[in-house]
Amino acid sequence: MAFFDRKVAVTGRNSFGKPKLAPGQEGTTKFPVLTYGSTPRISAKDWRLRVWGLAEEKVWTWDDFMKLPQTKLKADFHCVTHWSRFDDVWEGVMFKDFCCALDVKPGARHVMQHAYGGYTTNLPLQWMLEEEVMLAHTFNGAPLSADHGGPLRVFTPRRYAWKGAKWLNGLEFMAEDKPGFWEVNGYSNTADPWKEERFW
Ligand SMILES: Nc1nc2c(c(=O)[nH]1)N[C@H]1C(S)=C(S)[C@@H](COP(=O)(O)O)O[C@H]1N2
Ligand SMILES: [Mo]
Repeated sequence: MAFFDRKVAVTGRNSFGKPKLAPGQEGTTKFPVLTYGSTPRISAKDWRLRVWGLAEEKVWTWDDFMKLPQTKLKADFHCVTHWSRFDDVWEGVMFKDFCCALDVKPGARHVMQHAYGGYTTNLPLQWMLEEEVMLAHTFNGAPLSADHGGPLRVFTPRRYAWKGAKWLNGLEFMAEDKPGFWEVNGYSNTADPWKEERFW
């Protein structure tokens, strides 16, 4: 596949103790774009992030969002189509820090990410809090391009990349699990790259 024309040899362990190269993956220095459908183009000025469900409803503007604690995270990116990128520097708000600014109700167990364009993906709330999930706006020092989900996307370093919605515009806190777009269409609900949880 064309993605792999600049292969990267990689050994050793990542920051959470797993082999940097997950099984069935190949390293690349490219950053392919994987989007189902067309690319929404949203300016920071027009962008909104709505929180609802089992959390007090709130609509965030870009300015409000950027006042939250900002983090830099060096991490790897694993796509289910067998390519991985290593040691990119992502910047944004950790989901756990974002949650601190919300009133999440007892009974919230799952979170559905919603995106401009209609994409959805789901994760358990506990994984979102524990697995360095980031609401990211900057990639290797530059604002995320529209193709890669700018102005804001979710990045899930411990799960395959479809578990992070590009063009994030909603977070729905839920009591029960509910599959998102690819989870309905045959992808794994749990998406652990070290267990090769690609499809169900
Ligand atoms: N909104 C939205 N988010 C999305 C997708 C999408 O089609 N739409 N594709 C997912 C998939 S399958 C992958 S592999 C990654 C790809 O991110 P990239 O295009 O920045 O490489 O985004 C994920 N997030
Ligand atoms: Mo993907």
